Amino acid sequence: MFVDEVKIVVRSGKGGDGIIAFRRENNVPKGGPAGGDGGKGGDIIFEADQGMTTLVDLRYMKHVFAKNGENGKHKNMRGKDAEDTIVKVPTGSIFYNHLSNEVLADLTKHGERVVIAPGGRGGRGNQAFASPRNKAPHIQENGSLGKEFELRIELKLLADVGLVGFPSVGKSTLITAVSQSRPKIAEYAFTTLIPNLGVVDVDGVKSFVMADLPGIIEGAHTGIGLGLQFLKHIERTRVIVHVIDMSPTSLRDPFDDYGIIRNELERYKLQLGKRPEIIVANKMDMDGSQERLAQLKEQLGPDKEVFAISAMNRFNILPLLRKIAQTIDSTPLFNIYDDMEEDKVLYTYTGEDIGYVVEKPSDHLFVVSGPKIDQLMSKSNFLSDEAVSRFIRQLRVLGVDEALRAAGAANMDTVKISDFEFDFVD
Ligand SMILES: Nc1nc2c(ncn2[C@@H]2O[C@H](COP(=O)(O)OP(=O)(O)OP(=O)(O)O)[C@@H](O)[C@H]2O)c(=O)[nH]1
Ligand SMILES: [Mg+2]
Repeated sequence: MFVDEVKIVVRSGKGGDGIIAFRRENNVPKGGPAGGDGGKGGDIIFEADQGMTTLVDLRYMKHVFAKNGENGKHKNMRGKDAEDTIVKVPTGSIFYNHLSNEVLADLTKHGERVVIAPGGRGGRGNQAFASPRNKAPHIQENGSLGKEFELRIELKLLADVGLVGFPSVGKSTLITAVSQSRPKIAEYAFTTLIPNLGVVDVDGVKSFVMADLPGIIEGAHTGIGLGLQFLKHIERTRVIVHVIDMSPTSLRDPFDDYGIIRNELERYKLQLGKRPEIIVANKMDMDGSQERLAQLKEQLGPDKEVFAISAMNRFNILPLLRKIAQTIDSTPLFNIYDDMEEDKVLYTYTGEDIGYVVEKPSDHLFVVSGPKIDQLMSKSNFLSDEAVSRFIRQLRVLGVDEALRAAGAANMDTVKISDFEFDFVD
């Protein structure tokens, strides 16, 4: 299956820092601590939108950074939480951590949302640390950092529109003219043996997926020629683009060709015949094609619109693409996920950090590192003894003491955490 893919570096917002402040009011004899907490950093949220069918709109989005939370303020005022950043993606998008390949989420329903990178928590201001023992704490926390990583989004593409027609009418040439798809093109019949998909971008605002299908011949619905399997591919496309060869050298009659293919579509399954159809008269660059076009239009009658193009010379392509986009928009979706059940990926994102590791690079030296530790470090400022002892207490809560002991640390061994060195006291 054809897969559309984009990679984006995401970074959620950092939490605002808590501050150290004291009340100084004339009528209050002893001003207490009054440093407010920081606000929460913005989340990065993705939302499924069934109006989108490809990832084209995200292709130029190299970074998505959410806003940072506001720092705390005087008079115990909390900093403002940052706004979340919401990005829309097509329904069916699957999210991966690009480095670890872990599946983070899978959005299958319109409107469904997932927090891909939660914003950092705001740090506490000094008022939060006041206690009967310490009425004037000179301690605050920095807001925790947002999460930053390279996100990969994948979308399994199903075609919105299928090109049908006799062999050699120019279906592959047309998809080559309008997308990055590069199927083989040749003057002999049945050059295309498998469907090729291409993402078509129209005016930079709308995109859809086009399938270049193998040629159909009379009797296809009963399995003649390359047969039924190709009609099956058309089943899932919302709109059919019927390509007809207008060059006299084809030695075929355009109106007969049109009728034969229509008949195949209708006899295969009724819904196929009812699907919206756009008629394309191709190879209009060839001598004699104008006369044949006039005749075809007369035979089809005034109700049927015909797009006269030259896929090879890229003549009249844009009006055709606009018409296709418009027809797709006005055609309801089929339940395309029915037969994709087995591909389903469960939601596995937990939002938790994996923790830390203890390593022993040499005798009497232990190094503790990992995201949990980094998080703690970023929240602490080591300017006051109070803050340092708090940091050490938090390490204990995380079980770092235990882990060091388990790794063989003994009294007065050196423990290195980031740029800091401590003596291990058992
Ligand atoms: N003059 C002219 N030739 C074209 C045009 N479009 C396609 N052709 C030629 O027609 C031949 C068949 O084109 P393809 O695009 O391979 O046709 P197809 O419909 O994909 O054929 P199958 O895959 O066999 O079903 C090639 O030699 C093309 O160069 C056109 O607009 N004008
Ligand atoms: Mg082809």
